[in-house]
Amino acid sequence: MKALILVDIQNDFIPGGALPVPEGDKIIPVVNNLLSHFDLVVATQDWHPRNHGSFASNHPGKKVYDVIDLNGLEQILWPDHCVQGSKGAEFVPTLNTNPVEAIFRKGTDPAIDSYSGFFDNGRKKSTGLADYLKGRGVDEVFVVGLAGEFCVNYTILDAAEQGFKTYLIKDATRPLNREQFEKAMQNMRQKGVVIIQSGDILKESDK
Ligand code: VGL
Ligand code: ZN
Repeated sequence: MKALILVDIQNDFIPGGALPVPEGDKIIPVVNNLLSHFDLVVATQDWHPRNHGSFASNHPGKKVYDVIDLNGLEQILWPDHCVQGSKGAEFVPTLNTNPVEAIFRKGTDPAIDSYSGFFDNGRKKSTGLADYLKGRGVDEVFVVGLAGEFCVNYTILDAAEQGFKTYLIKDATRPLNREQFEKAMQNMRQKGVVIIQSGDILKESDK
């Protein structure tokens, strides 16, 4: 069973949003074309309360991209983004969410950030995603979405660690920073993650 995980394809992560990923919108048609090629599609949604500890605005004297200690963990401070119930937190309207069977929200605890769709950054709390996938008989996980070196990267590393055969579909993601993303991909490969292009999937099923 093959599952496709859509990571944080939300308005705030595309150009015009609060934390825009360069060319983030370019992945939408690619993702839409992939959807029908999987047994199961799930999505993650960054879903922060207004008082979230990852927002620079909640730390007087600090600015965006400063790094602080947040309850014992290193935390990059972000612009306010993906606030629960806001337009920015909604999925990009041109994304076809009809095939999405379940949505896993993360980053809801103001005290801790959550890049991975599986666990918070302190690995204290699970979202239930691994159990859900296992319960559905999934053994292969394909990951797409935003941002490449943050939520996509950490979701992939946790998927691999949870025992799923894990793939990154490279043209269906974009990073905030290209160099950091290259490093993240090297690390993924070392952990057995396979990096492919959407064309590899589309061709295979056309046979
Ligand atoms: C993300 C920074 C903060 C992401 C989420 O989806 O990659 N990045 N929150
Ligand atoms: Zn966030």
